[in-house]
Amino acid sequence: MKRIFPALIALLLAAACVSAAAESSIGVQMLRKMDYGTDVTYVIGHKSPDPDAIGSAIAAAELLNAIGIRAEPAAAERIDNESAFALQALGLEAPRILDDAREKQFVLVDHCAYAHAIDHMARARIVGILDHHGMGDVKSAEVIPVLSLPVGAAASQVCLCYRDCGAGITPYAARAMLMGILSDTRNMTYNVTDLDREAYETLLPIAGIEDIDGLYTGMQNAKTDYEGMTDGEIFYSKYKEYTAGPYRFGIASVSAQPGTIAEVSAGMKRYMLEIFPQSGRDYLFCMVTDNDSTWMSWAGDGAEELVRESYPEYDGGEYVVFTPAVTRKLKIVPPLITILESRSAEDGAL
Ligand SMILES: [Mn+2]
Repeated sequence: MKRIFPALIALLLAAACVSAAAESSIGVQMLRKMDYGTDVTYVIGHKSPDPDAIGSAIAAAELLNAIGIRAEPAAAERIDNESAFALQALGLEAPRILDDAREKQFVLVDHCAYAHAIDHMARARIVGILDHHGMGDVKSAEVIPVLSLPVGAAASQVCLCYRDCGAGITPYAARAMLMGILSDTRNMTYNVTDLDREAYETLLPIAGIEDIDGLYTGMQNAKTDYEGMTDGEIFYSKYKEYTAGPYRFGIASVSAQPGTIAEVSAGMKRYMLEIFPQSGRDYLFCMVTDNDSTWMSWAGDGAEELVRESYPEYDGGEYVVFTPAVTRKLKIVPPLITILESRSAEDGAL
């Protein structure tokens, strides 16, 4: 009994977030086109979670509930330090961790590739995708709503969905979306589109966060706090896998405190070279980023050649140095995929 009343009140409050006029909004119509059955729909971000994956999942799940679709946010793998700090500072509940997608249904946020999804996603039912990473390989036999814009944060698109659904944004959801926007746009300084700006300005007064810059600094400090972590835990904490033709490669993305990028890069490179032979990958890469730049190292046969071809910034040194700092999805991944795919097309033609 104890649990029913709060749940009922939450449901009534959620229902009140969508006005009668909004019932006919295009957003609500599109989302309700799907038959969700009686199963809960999990809203989940990518493996190696970050605040955008976590915050988008929380806010999108709340939106679905508000329009009558039973949803729950979930996290893929252990929640990272940066997200954990933000959740705590913002008074948000950490989503439960799911590691097996079989026999469940999902809305994917902040990813749309099987390599970045929890295990067995190919055997799950996917009922929606909201991403900003370009086209992945996730498939659905059904016609499902997909929103994927080249914007700074997936969370900015969740905010757009609230607007398109005519749904009221709670302070809770606003804080969840802001943690994603802050992290992915580096406190509104990197890859910020008008949509991100509009979302940020919409959410900030609702969220009731007094010191947004202080929050961001705290998130940054948590992100670069590797106290008690092994090199392997650091390397794999923000690691993603990719395929291009027959090639499989992985890219770690590590953050460094100001003044430590050389030391962190050297340590990560040493670790990467050590594990490479057992990794089963054609190439491994590691990017280390501080406030000013990104240093990238590599492992694998012909990796240096690949780096030379991919990045005009490479000057033949021990690292490719990008100044200002770059992100994996915008700057690092696209040239590697393009070159490796064209190589495999040439191989196929021979
Ligand atoms: Mn993101």
